[in-house]
Amino acid sequence: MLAQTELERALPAGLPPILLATAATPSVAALRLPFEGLGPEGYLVRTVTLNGRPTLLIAGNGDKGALYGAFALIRHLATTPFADTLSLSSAPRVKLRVLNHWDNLDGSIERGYAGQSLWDWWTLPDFRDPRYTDYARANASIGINGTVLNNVNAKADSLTAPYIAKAAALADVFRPWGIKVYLSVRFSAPIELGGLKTADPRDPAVAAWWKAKADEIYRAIPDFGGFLVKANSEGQPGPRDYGASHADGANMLAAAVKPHDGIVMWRAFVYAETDPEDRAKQAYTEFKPLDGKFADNVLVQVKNGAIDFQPREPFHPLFGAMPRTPLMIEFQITKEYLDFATHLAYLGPLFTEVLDAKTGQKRGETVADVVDGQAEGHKLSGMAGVANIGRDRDWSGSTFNQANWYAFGRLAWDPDLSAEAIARAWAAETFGNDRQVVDTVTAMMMGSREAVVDYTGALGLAHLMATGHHYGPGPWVADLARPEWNPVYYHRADAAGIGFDRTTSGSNAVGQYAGPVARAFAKPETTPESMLLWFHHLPWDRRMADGRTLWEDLVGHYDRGVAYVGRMRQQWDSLKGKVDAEIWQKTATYLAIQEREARWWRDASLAYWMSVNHRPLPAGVRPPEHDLAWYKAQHFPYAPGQAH
Ligand code: GCV
Repeated sequence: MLAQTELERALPAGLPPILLATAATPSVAALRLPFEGLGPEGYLVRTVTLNGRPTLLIAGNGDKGALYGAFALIRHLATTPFADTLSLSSAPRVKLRVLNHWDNLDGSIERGYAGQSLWDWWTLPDFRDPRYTDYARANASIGINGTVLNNVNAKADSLTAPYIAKAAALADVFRPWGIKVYLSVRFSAPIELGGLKTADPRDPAVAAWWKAKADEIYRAIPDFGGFLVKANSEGQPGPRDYGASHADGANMLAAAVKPHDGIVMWRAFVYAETDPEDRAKQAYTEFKPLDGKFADNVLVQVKNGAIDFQPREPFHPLFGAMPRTPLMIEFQITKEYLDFATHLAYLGPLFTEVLDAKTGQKRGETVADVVDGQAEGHKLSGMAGVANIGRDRDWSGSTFNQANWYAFGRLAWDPDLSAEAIARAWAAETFGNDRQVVDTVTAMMMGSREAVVDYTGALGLAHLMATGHHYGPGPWVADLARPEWNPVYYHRADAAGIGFDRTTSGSNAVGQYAGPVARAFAKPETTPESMLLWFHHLPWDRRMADGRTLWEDLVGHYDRGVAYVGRMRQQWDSLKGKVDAEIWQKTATYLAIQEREARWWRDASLAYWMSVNHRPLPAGVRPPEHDLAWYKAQHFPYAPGQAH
């Protein structure tokens, strides 16, 4: 049994004998332990007496539970010494805990910053790289039970027989670890592969093509999970091309996988250049009327915020607004908008901030209640994370980026965990249980995302990054073909003020929120300052809570963000000799890069804002190192992770 090997690898000596079992094992059944609420994946770890001997029992209703229980025990003992009695028990709150790989068939990864794709499509299906097993082990250890292998900007080729065979080989490796394989599909595949004239979901020939394709996939992968679809978004084909709805498209695919118990994850990330509506409103406008129209094996996958994985966004207004549809949340683990793998930014606080947000729809309802299906009693529920995994030796581009993969898995299992508890556990499991190391690493991590918010654009500003690759500052960009690709579209700064008016006097995106939440966002006085300029266009002189003007406050945030990185460098320096030398060195170098780039963000942004508002910097504030023209002249044509 795989769980046995994991225990042998990881557990300290001196424990009582361990029994890995299921609820049905006769000696375990006799103990009458509470297995009812555990479902197929939950576990129970207990010290019990069996045949008169103290025994450490690890059990679930099936093998998956026992495997997760083994990992839970390993995790527990990494942070807590063994006591004579032990009782751990947990079942996942979310059913589908899925990584989304934006991996292309040529080995590149869209928004990937950890090297080439782990999947070597060229040598698959014959060569099964041992790293595929390690990948599965790592995922199983944090409860992830599904993986979408290819980019949502999908090529039809991944549905051809050779690529199905390659996916099947990966599925064979992952299966023992409780991980199902899914594929992103290109909606126009019936035209490209099937020679049909249309991909209209209402055309019987199209539906028949997908059904035959699903049957073919299930012959190769009997437990195939299903399809993920990006349709009518950023140039991808979809049902809207034929005047059909997103529900028509999703349901047609859902019918194809239904006989095999497959599911469809249909993304709500849609916006169109032909639509002058505030981009933040378009997904809601398109999807809300479709509530109740989706087949029962469809989940609508909604990004955590209404724009696109910014360092901070208010939660997406669709959460709570489609009670008759299971909504999956999509987080981005890879740091497309947080300056890539080099910057240390622990995303636990970003994830929990969204999961804990009150939807305003029902009393006390949170985004997590919607996502885990509790709010409406949905059978299906899911959380997706855009993976930050590649072929780099450290898997994620840096040791600290592994924490984001870890946090995603832990929160998908239990969205109520605190970001800090997860950070502490990760620090101990990664660096060992030295108190100073764990405290210091946790302290660095906990404020690190806020620091990125501060030095890239605080107070609810968003999408100020440079064009295309999204690396570094570009708040001045105003010349891109689509209005909503330009940073100026988002910040709307002029001599008088800054911010996007999303109240009734502006785009009224606030109207897509419900009850007390909508009321709070409707007025600057009741909007949290962290989201102020997301919802309001305000004068530079507006007084903030601390008495400073908005301009002074914004400048203060830039300086605070840069200072935080400086402190992280000192904190990390204090751990020299206490963590692995190679990891220490790489992290120290990355922190130095981060400090330089945080300064660059600050200086470039201040130079630009001053060119717009014509205001001096507050007294004592250091001026930008270069003039605005210098910052505008910076170009990075080979920045990693670009779409192609
Ligand atoms: C996979 C953003 C990214 C794109 C990504 C898209 C999406 O726009 O920049 O690279 O495409 O989101 O989530 O579909």
